[in-house]
Amino acid sequence: MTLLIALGSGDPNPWVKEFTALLPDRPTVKLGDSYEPASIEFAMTWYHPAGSLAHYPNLKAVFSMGAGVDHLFRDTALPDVPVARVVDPDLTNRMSEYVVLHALSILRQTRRYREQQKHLQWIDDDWQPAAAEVRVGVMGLGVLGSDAAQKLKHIGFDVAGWSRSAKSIDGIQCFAGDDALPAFLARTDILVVLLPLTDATRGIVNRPLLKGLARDGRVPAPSLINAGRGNLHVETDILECLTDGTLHEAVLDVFQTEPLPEASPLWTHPRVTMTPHNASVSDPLAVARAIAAQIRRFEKGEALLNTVSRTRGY
Ligand code: NDP
Ligand code: OXD
Repeated sequence: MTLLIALGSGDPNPWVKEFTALLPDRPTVKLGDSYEPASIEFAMTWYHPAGSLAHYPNLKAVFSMGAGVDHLFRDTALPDVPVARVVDPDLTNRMSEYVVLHALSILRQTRRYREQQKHLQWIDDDWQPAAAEVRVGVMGLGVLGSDAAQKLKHIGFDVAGWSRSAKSIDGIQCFAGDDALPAFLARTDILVVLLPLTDATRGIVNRPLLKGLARDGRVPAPSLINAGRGNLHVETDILECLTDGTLHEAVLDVFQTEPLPEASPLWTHPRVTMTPHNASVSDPLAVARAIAAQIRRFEKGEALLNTVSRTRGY
């Protein structure tokens, strides 16, 4: 009944300590320790080295340390056991804070006024649409996207969302499936990306998609906020779209390569706001408690919560 901590980077020792306290009757070990492979029944991972979970004959379940599971499914030798992810109200709230903050910042032109202040410029023109006149489109109406969409609506934005399957959320115009994507984009002034990274979504935020955003809005041009995954977007396309006016601003928390290489022009682009993949950081104690509770559930014969589909990739 041993839990294995399998991290690709970072210090696993605080996690070992935390789980030892939460599950005192079960040993917790980390990759590289000496243990009997047959003793490993559960693994908690974050970007574990590919193949490193392949040799545990009694592995019963794998837990992602975060909400995303793309880091797990890139391992082609991942054992065929249930995979569960983190769903945590604190994580959801933090993501919605990020999305609302940056949508408001785009609406209220924070970037422009910061520049004006830097140059001691008092330019008070009358271009100030109300939130209700600005259409936000949220790609991904899952745990994070649906919460963000509702909070944006509460602020007053005109909000729509897009997902794979049909949804009904009070006050939010819901679009579903590939066929509905053009109509969703055509009514979007601020695009928020909260999709998981899967075979179907990799590179989806590219130049043709950005070209499909609304051209008739109360904003100079549409803007992008991506807090999902970096490989959902194509950075060269975003840069091109910022240059030719297809996009007004881009707010990026996630990048195709992380940390973002120093040579990337995104670092210094005047209309890019970037954060280091921390739009929503899970509280480690909350994550450990949730996974410990999942293990206890599993051992009582109860179904795991927040499992993902290997076929869909999320
Ligand atoms: P969920 O699994 O709850 O939601 C995913 C949403 O995306 C669902 O609405 C789903 O549709 C939709 N979707 C998936 N594939 C497609 C597709 N091909 N076409 C249209 N819609 C699709 O995930 P969460 O909301 O919990 O998290 C989303 C992502 O956010 C995570 O996977 C992770 O990558 C990222 N994240 C980033 C963090 C950060 O700090 N930057 C922190 C935490 C998460 P349907 O509802 O029909 O299934
Ligand atoms: C996650 C993340 O998926 O932090 O939880 O990106």
